[in-house]
Amino acid sequence: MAKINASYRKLAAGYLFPEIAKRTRAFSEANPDADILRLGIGDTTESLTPTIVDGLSQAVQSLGTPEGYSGYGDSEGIGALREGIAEMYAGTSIHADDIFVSDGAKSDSSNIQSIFSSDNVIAVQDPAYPVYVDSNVISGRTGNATEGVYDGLVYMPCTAENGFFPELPSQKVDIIYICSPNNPTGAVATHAQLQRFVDYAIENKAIIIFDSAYAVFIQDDSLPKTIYEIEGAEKCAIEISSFSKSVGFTGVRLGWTVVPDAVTCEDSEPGEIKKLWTRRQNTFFNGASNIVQAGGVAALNPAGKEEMKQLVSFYMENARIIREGLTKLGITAYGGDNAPYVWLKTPEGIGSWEFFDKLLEECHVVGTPGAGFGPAGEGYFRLSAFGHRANVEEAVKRISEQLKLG
Ligand code: PL4
Repeated sequence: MAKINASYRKLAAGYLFPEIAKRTRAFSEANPDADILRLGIGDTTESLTPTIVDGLSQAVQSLGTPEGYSGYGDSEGIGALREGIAEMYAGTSIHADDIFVSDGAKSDSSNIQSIFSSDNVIAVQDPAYPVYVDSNVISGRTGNATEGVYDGLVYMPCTAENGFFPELPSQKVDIIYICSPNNPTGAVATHAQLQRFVDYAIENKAIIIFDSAYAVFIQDDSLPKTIYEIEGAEKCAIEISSFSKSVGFTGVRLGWTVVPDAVTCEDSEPGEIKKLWTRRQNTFFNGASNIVQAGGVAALNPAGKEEMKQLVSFYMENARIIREGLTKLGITAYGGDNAPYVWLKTPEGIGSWEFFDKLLEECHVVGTPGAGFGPAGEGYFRLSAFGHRANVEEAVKRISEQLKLG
């Protein structure tokens, strides 16, 4: 008799982003004339840059020739791309051999837990990108949820009071998820903040899963762009990152994970965790598309990097427009200075799903309710800066003129 993985039944709600899409669709069907502006899901909107289009096109052309054709590649990724990504870690101990190319940070951030024991205690920032929690729920590392709070999961609240970066967990934990620049709060961890977690991880033989999907959006050069800028991080941290937001590959799909040789936990030798991840990827993954990887190589050449910089500046200007517009209205807003998300305190203590409905009904603007990212997200709301400029400006105008407050 076959049985299902009953841990799926523990999932407290539908996955956040389809839920937003579903509610938006329902509103749109009921209000067919409404011109809806979407600042909800963090999905890029600007077209691919010319250097990347060239890189992708050349790869396609080459595949059409006998000498340029290639089939299955190494699941770790092509050498040129691993080298190009490793250059982003210049000044740290990371080298190309530590880079595992993938089809995106989402799959890596959900798959990485599979190489660790099912009795590990998991700590997550609260609020957090939902994949960290859901993948561990599915893998049986939690109990049931009560009002969206899972038994056995350690929530590290990120609040206005602590600058949206958590204190160290008060109990011993084994796997710690940190995202910086943070989705959804837009906060960026400092060297000192990360150093405390790295020291904790080394002392407790814990592992940090560090999601740096938004690292290129950091404008303040004094802030760390990778956890490997932190002393000792190569002994306890695995970093996951992405081309999605930096060059608009949300649909193209390309990411990577860094697993240094030195990273160890309680019962592993140096090199073993890297071997496990290699084995996992070799078994379950046939590598990212060769065409897409060529696009990634192009993105990292000098012209590609310059275009990436311009794209990032464009979205960061959107973030500035959103945050400034909200602040002018008297709404308390965070983030948006080193991250493409603005995290606002819902006015008048409105619940975050209630604010979602209000914004949609009164302004025809879609955002993401903070409660969808965890219990500490209640009373907050996220607006994404990944929109066309005209839409972002129009959304801010509508919020200023049509949102009924007081
Ligand atoms: C909607 C912290 C967005 N359907 O594109 P990837 O897989 O390389 O990266 C996904 C990812 C990884 N890490 C963090 C992220 O914020 C994201 C993307 N998050 C959002 O609005 O929060 C898109 C979400 C997408 C999804 O479920 O990931």
